[in-house]
Amino acid sequence: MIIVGERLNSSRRSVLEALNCKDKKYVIDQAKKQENAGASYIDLNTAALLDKEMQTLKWAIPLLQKELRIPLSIDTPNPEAMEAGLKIHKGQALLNSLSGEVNRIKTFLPLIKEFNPRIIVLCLDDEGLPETSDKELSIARKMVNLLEKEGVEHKDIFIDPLVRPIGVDQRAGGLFLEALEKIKKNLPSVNTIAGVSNVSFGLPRRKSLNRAFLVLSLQRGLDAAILDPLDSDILAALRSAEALLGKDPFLRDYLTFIRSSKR
Ligand code: THG
Repeated sequence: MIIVGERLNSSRRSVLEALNCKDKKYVIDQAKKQENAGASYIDLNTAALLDKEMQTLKWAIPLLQKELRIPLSIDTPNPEAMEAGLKIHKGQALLNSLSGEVNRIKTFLPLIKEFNPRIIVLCLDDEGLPETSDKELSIARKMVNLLEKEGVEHKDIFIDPLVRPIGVDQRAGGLFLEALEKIKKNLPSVNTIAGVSNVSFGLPRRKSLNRAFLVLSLQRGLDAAILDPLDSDILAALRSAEALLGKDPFLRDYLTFIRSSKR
């Protein structure tokens, strides 16, 4: 499982404040802790900074890359900010995110050709949020074909069947798992990814829901997850489920996790 550390998200007040006042120590500390906990990417979401997004990415990306061995997931819908971020990022970034929306395709495709990032594709288009797993699969198919024509390799594509809060719609969890399974079956050579914590918005004991949801998703073939790797409960669930599903050769990750959590 590829872990994308979610903590540097500007929707969190402490992060928004740190980014606004350019608190180097806080930003670096949050990123390094996630790297040490097993993240393969650090998601950097700047959406709440509005007109200061571009400036913030230009500040934060070199700052973080000086301290980290892992690349960043640049999480913004703003094409100018994305361009500035990709330009300054060293090595292959993760672009978070493309979707089936015509305007998003038009503005992001040239960036993909120029900078060759790995790409998250949200299963969403101009008709809005898909109501069925077949619709999500059809968006995924269309986007994989389109990216393939642009020369993007399947291993660089991450399909994100949207995770919606079950507090809003109780069918959301089931719909996601069904879409995930269909996408994995029909497009086995591309990766799947999900923002696990979305499922629990607004509910008590969010961590219990996130943990159970991650395990269910792993069973259906989720390849990558945007989550909080500092949440030791969710990490324990992840390492246990991987071990049980035969996805952890020699139980290396499981045993490493147990050893490091004892310290
Ligand atoms: N898909 C993709 N990208 C995404 C998402 C997705 N990026 C953003 C989001 N969804 C994933 N990241 C988060 C980050 C934080 C939270 C949820 C998802 C979250 N945080 C707590 C809160 O805001 O209440 C913070 C609690 C705390 O302060 O520690 O819920 O789906 N491609």
